[in-house]
Amino acid sequence: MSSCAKRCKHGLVKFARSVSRLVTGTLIKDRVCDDLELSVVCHRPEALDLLEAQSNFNRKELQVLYRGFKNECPSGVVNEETFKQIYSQFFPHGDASTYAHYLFNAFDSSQSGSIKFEDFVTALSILLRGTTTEKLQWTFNLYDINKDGYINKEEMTDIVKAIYDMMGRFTYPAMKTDTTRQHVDAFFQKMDKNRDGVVTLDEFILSCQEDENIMRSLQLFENVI
Ligand SMILES: [Ca+2]
Ligand SMILES: [Ca+2]
Repeated sequence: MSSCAKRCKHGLVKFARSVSRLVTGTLIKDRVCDDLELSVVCHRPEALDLLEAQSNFNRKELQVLYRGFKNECPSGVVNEETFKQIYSQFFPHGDASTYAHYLFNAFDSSQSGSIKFEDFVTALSILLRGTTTEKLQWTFNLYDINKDGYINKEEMTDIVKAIYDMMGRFTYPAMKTDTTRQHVDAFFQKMDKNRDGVVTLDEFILSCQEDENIMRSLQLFENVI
């Protein structure tokens, strides 16, 4: 599991870094911007109040994030195609579309078919500022493709394959079915504590907390912004 989870996390960290760059770039711009631009989100003060209460970001951070989000996505929502295009830029040697599809569904927590600013902030708040349990819950939800509360072997196989596709044939030149199966078996060996063939959220959290590598990679998020 750990190498698979690490690769998933690396993808997310890369994505978060790009967000960080986005935020930093916008922050630098702030110094030369006038007050009008600084208050770009003020037309939705109630929404901002709510987000401030529900997320781990303060008002100023939310304004900066919103401006970055609107810069990248002027329509205010990200559909799956756009999300795939943005995410694929970080994996030029591979095909990130399948993994981006799973990631999109994890960001789109209401399963509305698009990521709104609120969805974006909720996910970032968890990934960057959430508790360990919140981060693990989010990751579990990403792996639980059909969202039934269990990770089964088919889902883990699909995730591992998607990660290999994303990393590209240059990184993993001879990835065979056997290797995928080995990763999936290792994941279940470690995570499926009661050996019933599925991994529950409790099993996932317990197993991850026992694994120093996973814990370290979760902390990485906190250093991104
Ligand atoms: Ca499932
Ligand atoms: Ca189990």
